[in-house]
Amino acid sequence: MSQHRDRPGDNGLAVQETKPKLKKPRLYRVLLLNDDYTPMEFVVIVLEKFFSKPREQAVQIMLHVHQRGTGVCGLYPLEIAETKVQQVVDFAQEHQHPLQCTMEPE
Ligand code: TYC
Repeated sequence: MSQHRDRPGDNGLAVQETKPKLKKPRLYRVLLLNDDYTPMEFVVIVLEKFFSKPREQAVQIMLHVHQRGTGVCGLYPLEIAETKVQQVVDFAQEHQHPLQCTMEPE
Protein backbone atom coordinates (compact mmCIF):
# COMPACT_ATOMS: atom_id res chain seq x y z
CA MET A 1 0.00 0.00 0.00
CA SER A 2 1.33 3.42 -0.88
CA GLN A 3 0.76 6.47 1.29
CA HIS A 4 -0.39 9.67 -0.34
CA ARG A 5 1.78 12.71 0.46
CA ASP A 6 -0.02 16.07 0.56
CA ARG A 7 2.59 17.92 2.57
CA PRO A 8 6.24 17.33 3.10
CA GLY A 9 6.76 15.41 6.33
CA ASP A 10 3.13 14.22 6.50
CA ASN A 11 2.99 10.49 5.92
CA GLY A 12 -0.77 10.38 6.45
CA LEU A 13 -0.50 8.48 9.73
CA ALA A 14 -1.90 9.83 13.02
CA VAL A 15 0.63 11.99 14.82
CA GLN A 16 1.16 11.62 18.56
CA GLU A 17 0.03 14.77 20.35
CA THR A 18 2.81 16.40 22.30
CA LYS A 19 0.50 17.76 25.03
CA PRO A 20 0.00 15.16 27.76
CA LYS A 21 -3.66 14.50 28.48
CA LEU A 22 -3.22 13.72 32.18
CA LYS A 23 -3.65 16.84 34.28
CA LYS A 24 -2.08 17.14 37.71
CA PRO A 25 -4.76 17.11 40.40
CA ARG A 26 -5.25 20.41 42.21
CA LEU A 27 -3.92 20.13 45.74
CA TYR A 28 -5.32 21.56 48.95
CA ARG A 29 -3.50 22.46 52.14
CA VAL A 30 -5.03 20.97 55.26
CA LEU A 31 -4.46 23.31 58.20
CA LEU A 32 -4.74 23.04 61.96
CA LEU A 33 -5.73 26.11 63.95
CA ASN A 34 -4.52 26.96 67.42
CA ASP A 35 -6.84 27.33 70.41
CA ASP A 36 -6.33 27.72 74.16
CA TYR A 37 -7.90 24.45 75.30
CA THR A 38 -6.97 21.44 73.17
CA PRO A 39 -4.13 19.55 74.92
CA MET A 40 -0.81 19.53 73.06
CA GLU A 41 -0.69 15.73 73.32
CA PHE A 42 -4.09 15.42 71.60
CA VAL A 43 -2.87 17.52 68.64
CA VAL A 44 0.24 15.35 68.34
CA ILE A 45 -1.95 12.22 68.28
CA VAL A 46 -4.12 13.78 65.54
CA LEU A 47 -1.05 14.45 63.39
CA GLU A 48 0.19 10.88 63.87
CA LYS A 49 -3.20 9.20 63.39
CA PHE A 50 -4.65 11.13 60.43
CA PHE A 51 -1.58 12.60 58.74
CA SER A 52 0.89 9.73 59.31
CA LYS A 53 3.49 12.03 60.84
CA PRO A 54 6.31 10.50 62.84
CA ARG A 55 6.26 11.60 66.50
CA GLU A 56 9.06 14.18 66.19
CA GLN A 57 7.53 15.86 63.17
CA ALA A 58 4.09 15.81 64.78
CA VAL A 59 5.51 17.62 67.83
CA GLN A 60 7.20 20.21 65.57
CA ILE A 61 3.99 20.92 63.63
CA MET A 62 1.94 21.12 66.85
CA LEU A 63 4.42 23.63 68.36
CA HIS A 64 4.40 25.66 65.14
CA VAL A 65 0.59 25.90 65.30
CA HIS A 66 0.72 26.70 69.02
CA GLN A 67 3.21 29.54 68.44
CA ARG A 68 2.04 30.91 65.09
CA GLY A 69 -1.71 30.24 65.13
CA THR A 70 -1.88 27.89 62.16
CA GLY A 71 0.16 25.22 60.40
CA VAL A 72 0.10 22.81 57.47
CA CYS A 73 -0.62 19.12 58.10
CA GLY A 74 -0.27 18.11 54.45
CA LEU A 75 -1.23 18.65 50.79
CA TYR A 76 -3.91 16.43 49.28
CA PRO A 77 -6.31 16.17 46.33
CA LEU A 78 -9.77 17.63 47.05
CA GLU A 79 -11.68 14.60 48.30
CA ILE A 80 -8.82 13.33 50.45
CA ALA A 81 -8.37 16.80 52.00
CA GLU A 82 -12.11 16.98 52.72
CA THR A 83 -12.01 13.56 54.37
CA LYS A 84 -9.01 14.49 56.57
CA VAL A 85 -10.73 17.68 57.74
CA GLN A 86 -13.93 15.78 58.59
CA GLN A 87 -12.01 13.03 60.41
CA VAL A 88 -10.15 15.59 62.56
CA VAL A 89 -13.29 17.60 63.32
CA ASP A 90 -15.20 14.42 64.30
CA PHE A 91 -12.32 13.06 66.41
CA ALA A 92 -11.95 16.40 68.25
CA GLN A 93 -15.69 16.56 68.88
CA GLU A 94 -15.76 12.98 70.23
CA HIS A 95 -13.13 14.01 72.74
CA GLN A 96 -14.80 17.37 73.44
CA HIS A 97 -11.86 19.48 72.28
CA PRO A 98 -12.41 22.67 70.28
CA LEU A 99 -9.59 21.84 67.81
CA GLN A 100 -10.32 23.26 64.35
CA CYS A 101 -9.11 21.97 61.01
CA THR A 102 -9.65 23.64 57.63
CA MET A 103 -8.40 23.47 54.05
CA GLU A 104 -7.44 25.92 51.30
CA PRO A 105 -6.27 25.64 47.69
CA GLU A 106 -2.49 25.24 47.33
N1 TYC B 1 -2.53 25.97 72.38
C1 TYC B 1 -2.83 24.64 72.89
C2 TYC B 1 -2.38 24.55 74.34
O1 TYC B 1 -1.65 25.40 74.81
C3 TYC B 1 -2.13 23.55 72.07
C4 TYC B 1 -2.60 23.49 70.66
C5 TYC B 1 -1.69 23.33 69.64
C6 TYC B 1 -3.97 23.52 70.36
C7 TYC B 1 -2.11 23.24 68.31
C8 TYC B 1 -4.39 23.45 69.03
O2 TYC B 1 -3.88 23.17 66.73
C9 TYC B 1 -3.46 23.29 68.02
N2 TYC B 1 -2.80 23.51 75.03
